Amino acid sequence: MTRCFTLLLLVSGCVTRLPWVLGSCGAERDLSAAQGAPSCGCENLRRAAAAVEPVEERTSSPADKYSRGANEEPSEARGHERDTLSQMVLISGGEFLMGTDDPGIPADGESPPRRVHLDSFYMEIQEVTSRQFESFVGATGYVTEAEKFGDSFVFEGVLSETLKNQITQAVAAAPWWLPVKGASWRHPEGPDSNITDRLDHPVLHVSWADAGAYCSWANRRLPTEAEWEYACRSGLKDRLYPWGNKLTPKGKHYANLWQGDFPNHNSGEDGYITTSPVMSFPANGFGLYDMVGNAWEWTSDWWTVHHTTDEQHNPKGPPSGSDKVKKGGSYMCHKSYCYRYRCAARSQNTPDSSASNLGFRCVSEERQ
Ligand SMILES: *[C@@H]1O[C@H](CO)[C@@H](O)[C@H](O)[C@H]1NC(C)=O
Ligand SMILES: [Ca+2]
Ligand SMILES: [Ca+2]
Repeated sequence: MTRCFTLLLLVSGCVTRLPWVLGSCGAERDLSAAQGAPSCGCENLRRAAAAVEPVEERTSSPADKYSRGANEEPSEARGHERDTLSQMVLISGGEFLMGTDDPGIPADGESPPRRVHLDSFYMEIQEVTSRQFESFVGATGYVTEAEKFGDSFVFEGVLSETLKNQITQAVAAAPWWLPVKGASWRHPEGPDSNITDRLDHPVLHVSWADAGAYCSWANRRLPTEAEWEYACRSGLKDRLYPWGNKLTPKGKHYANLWQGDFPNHNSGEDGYITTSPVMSFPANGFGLYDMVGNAWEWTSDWWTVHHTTDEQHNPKGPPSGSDKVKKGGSYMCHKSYCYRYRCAARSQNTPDSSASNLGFRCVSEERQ
């Protein structure tokens, strides 16, 4: 697997992981910078904006509210390690408008809106935590891709000056991302860091396959993009966020995002400079926490910005591709750079990418 980076001074060879960066919390400004950057063969990863073909607003009702009572019984006893699995809620099937006719970032393929029907499913109420991932690794001996590759991308804002000074590689288009040797889910900022005080934060530095492996072990799977977005919207129609249209209703923060001047100053007004313990912010109407913000979440879909407007049932995305869709934005998202903490927003990474702001949660057809 090719795995090299654009060097700041030296031009690297081709890069399979750079798409990840272009699809990350970088923004339009960075993309134009990328176009002026030394060629790495990756400039064309951003396709032209999808043609916007607004369809008539549908008035059909969204799913019924999830049934709280159906989800409160404890799971059956299973293996010791599985006791740490997240609680799930029933997401009652229904119909919704996926995407938006008012895209915040048109190039991401947020448009056009399309009518989607989904069967019922269960979704984990929280992002998978480091503690949970540790149980999985303890039970299976699983080794993540970042551990095999020997490095992972870390946001420079969370690195020590000493470590930063040792790193000469960076991504020209998004210089705040540094490939850190030894960074992994156990060592989020490199070998000298650990997760001892962060076991209840989302697990980070997991690739798409790593996330899928965890979900399979739990007898669950990654959500499709449609399932994720439907769950994010929690029955609200045509709203930006899981809770409505106002980012901070009555001055209250509903998600772990970035306040201040990205990437230089994070005021931490919402209480967290980096990740937060899962469920630190209010749940949405379906009882799901951190659907936007905190960590980005992998979905099972391949990435495309071209969507059919045909009505669809349980869509699973394109049959193949080079990148996977991630949803929800992260603690690094600020409107100026990464206006992607909206339900319709989306971004992509190559499946072998891992980073200090990307995690996941699982779903299942069956109640567990
Ligand atoms: C984990 O990191 C903390 C803070 O950097 C440090 O104080 C602690 O000794 C580390 N623990 C282990 C087991 O390495
Ligand atoms: Ca924050
Ligand atoms: Ca999240």
